[in-house]
Amino acid sequence: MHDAKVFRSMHKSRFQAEPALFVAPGRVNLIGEHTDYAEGFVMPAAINFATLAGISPRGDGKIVIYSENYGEERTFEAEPLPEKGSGHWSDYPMGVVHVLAGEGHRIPGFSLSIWSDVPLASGLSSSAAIEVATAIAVEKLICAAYPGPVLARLCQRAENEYVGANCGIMDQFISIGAKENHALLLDCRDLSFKLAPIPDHVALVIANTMVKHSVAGGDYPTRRRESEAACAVIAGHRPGVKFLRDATLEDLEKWGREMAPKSLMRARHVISENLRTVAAAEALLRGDMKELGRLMAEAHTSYSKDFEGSCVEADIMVELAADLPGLIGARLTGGGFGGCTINLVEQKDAHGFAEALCARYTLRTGIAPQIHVCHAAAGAHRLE
Ligand code: GAF
Repeated sequence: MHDAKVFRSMHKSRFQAEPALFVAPGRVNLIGEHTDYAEGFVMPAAINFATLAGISPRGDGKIVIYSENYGEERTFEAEPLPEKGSGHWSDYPMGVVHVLAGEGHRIPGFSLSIWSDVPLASGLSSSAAIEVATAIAVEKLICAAYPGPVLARLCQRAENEYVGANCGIMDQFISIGAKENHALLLDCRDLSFKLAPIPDHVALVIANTMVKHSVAGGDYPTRRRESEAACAVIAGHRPGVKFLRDATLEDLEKWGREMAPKSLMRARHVISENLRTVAAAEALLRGDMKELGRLMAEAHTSYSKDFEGSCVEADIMVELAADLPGLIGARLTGGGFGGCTINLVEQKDAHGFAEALCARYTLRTGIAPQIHVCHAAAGAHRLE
């Protein structure tokens, strides 16, 4: 876990300046996968793994960014800013700076330190945590104050346009808008949301398969294209359908045969996932954990079979959790093809569950997983 005092003194001794400190969390998605860019529903929660950002002004017109994780410093001119990313970790913070400049802000020189304990490439939104931590730090420096949803969109644009990863809005939105001990049902069409308390007796157990996940690489954009192709077929018959959010399972019955088989499968996942996500939020709100767990199991099957977004290891992790004491529901979380499963587990059983799952997974796959008993954390904020 981070130590803000250590981080502050690290920034001070590197840059000889007192930093303002900010924190932005990673997230776990309880349900609603690959629905955000289809203007559908998602239900994430922020987690107690986060990025710290420390910022202080400089007088030399330079932007100097130091990553404690990479032990590396990069220097840029504030004017003109580099127009494009370079495939380097600094694209994430610089993308945000670039987007803010594009909004008409004059960007002065500054020193920025970044330190994250969100596991990288694990489907827990380490990228969004860096973007959001940078955004609120730079926002303070330039005396801007964007409403949360607008800032989330700006961070998403940084990732889409500068980093070149075609993600949706979920990760940036939850990193900014999360509330402690709550999940958040987000309507990705208009960004309206409903908070659903996570009961005290429920723990979020995150199990890392140790298989690397990436949004920028091949499979995520392919799945997105396949599901959008299905949407285009439906739109050919029903012009009101702009996104799969507008489509129904009946549409697939009527026009599914006009789609490539893979597109039909992707669309079946996205359309049914939207229904499950809304139902899961209702179940959580009325405290019906059994129904929530059932929907999570169904969501995993759909993600794995129809969307083909899972991997052997994640399927094994879900299967091995199924009969462990205390499990409410388990599924692969995040962008897919690796990363972590989310297990909702009775709090009293959580540590035993984590140990047993770790032992079972190691035995079965020969891979030692990392398993974390987490809680739903607050959204991004300044640290005093
Ligand atoms: C990644 C993306 F960044 C999100 O926008 C979302 O599409 C998710 O994968 C899949 O639900 O985290």
